[in-house]
Amino acid sequence: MKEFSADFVWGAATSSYQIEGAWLEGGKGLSIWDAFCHIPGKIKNNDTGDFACDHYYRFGEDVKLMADIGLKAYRFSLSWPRIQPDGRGKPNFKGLRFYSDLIDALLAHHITPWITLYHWDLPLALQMEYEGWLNPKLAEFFADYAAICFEAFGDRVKHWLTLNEPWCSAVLGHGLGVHAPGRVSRDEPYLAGHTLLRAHALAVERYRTQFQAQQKGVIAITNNCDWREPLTGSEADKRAAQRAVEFFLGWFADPVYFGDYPAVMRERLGKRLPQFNDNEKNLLKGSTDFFGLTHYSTMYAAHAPGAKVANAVLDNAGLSEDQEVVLSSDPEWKKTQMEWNIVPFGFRKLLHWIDARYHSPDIYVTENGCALADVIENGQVNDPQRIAFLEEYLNAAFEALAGKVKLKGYFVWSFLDNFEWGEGYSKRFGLHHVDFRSGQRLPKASAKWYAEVIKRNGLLS
Ligand code: GBH
Repeated sequence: MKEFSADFVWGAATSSYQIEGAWLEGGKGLSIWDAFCHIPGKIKNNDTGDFACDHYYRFGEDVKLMADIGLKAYRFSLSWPRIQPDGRGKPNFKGLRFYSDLIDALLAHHITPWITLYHWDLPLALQMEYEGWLNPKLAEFFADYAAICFEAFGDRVKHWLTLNEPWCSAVLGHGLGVHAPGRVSRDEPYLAGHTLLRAHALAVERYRTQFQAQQKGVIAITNNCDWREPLTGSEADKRAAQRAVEFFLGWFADPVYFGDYPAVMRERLGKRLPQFNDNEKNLLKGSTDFFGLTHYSTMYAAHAPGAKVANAVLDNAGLSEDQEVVLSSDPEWKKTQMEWNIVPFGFRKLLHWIDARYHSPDIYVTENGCALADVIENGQVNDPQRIAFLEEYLNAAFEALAGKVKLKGYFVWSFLDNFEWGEGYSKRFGLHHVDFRSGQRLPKASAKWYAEVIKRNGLLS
């Protein structure tokens, strides 16, 4: 028996656009994802989040399913345009009421709400009128929006995440163009990333100066990082792997711990990387109460002098040419339906890397999980590969704990099958199966397995 600490947070996660649907209901404004999905050809099968899991109308049922598996915490995001239809100005009462009711339902079932303020569904008006995250002004709009949320929900919500994976907003949204707003550029990722970091810092400042003393909650950013393992034992490859992680996670975590970007990014990008002024550095430094991490996979990294942008494939964390790193897979590694490698040791190594670089912060894994081609057979969904995946990754986490890494919680992605961005509904990540026609939910075998893990507070082996 591998037992976790008594207060270990066992959770599951979702996000607003991926589950809510009700895209035109309750006074909600449009988001960049509403617009992006309605452009033919952007999303697999031209799927959209218009209806998604219909969670807006079924949240009561969903909270009961959470209670059924004994979930301790539920991480979800707020749709900014549901709360501020144009991204600024007076809040939409119906939007606030929806989230308020959801929070009350969770608390009534003793499930702790963890709120992400921004999981990619930027109000479309801010994109059209201000060019979205490319405009420095967005940071202030975001802080105003955050303050509305602290004010409305902070009496009951004590765990806040500002941004979900700003790397994705920057690289997938502004570099590769596979996510909204669909921009393709070499420089925009660094510009958008800069505003996102400033937005995070301003929102945290608001919380700390106006709410935290009274509401007594915590606030953090959550960053995604996939591990980069040196392809060979050569010094050049070891340095390449280290560089790749600094360009990936260091890009967004160094500023919030140390007040500035990693030196290796400054050296390689020069003026293409914007500068923080002294005030911004001060606001950023120490602007996260814990380390939020989402983690999915691992690739090999090798030094590749003069790597060309043409090689900057989707799976590269950023732009190959800027890093002079190429990524590859081991043919031995098993893969998920996303084609992401299943490499539990990468998770363990990443946790140690974070522990060493950021001086042993409390770490919460806000997402980890896998997509599989789940089907209903005889009224059941048997997903032994998901159980194996979660078990192996939790084992890696347990090893890190034994190595004194301060891992405090773990959230499975996802509580239920949902709209998987560019992949539409073709990829299922849930502990619960969703029939997207009828909206019907069905706990998979993995949900029952997770309930046991939570109940015994650990793993059998
Ligand atoms: C998360 O992003 C999102 O927060 C969530 O909304 C989404 O549904 C979920 O994951 C599943 O996609 O081959 O090593 O380069 C995931 C961010 C970035 C994770 C790219 C996998 C590629 C792995 N992803 N990364 S690698």
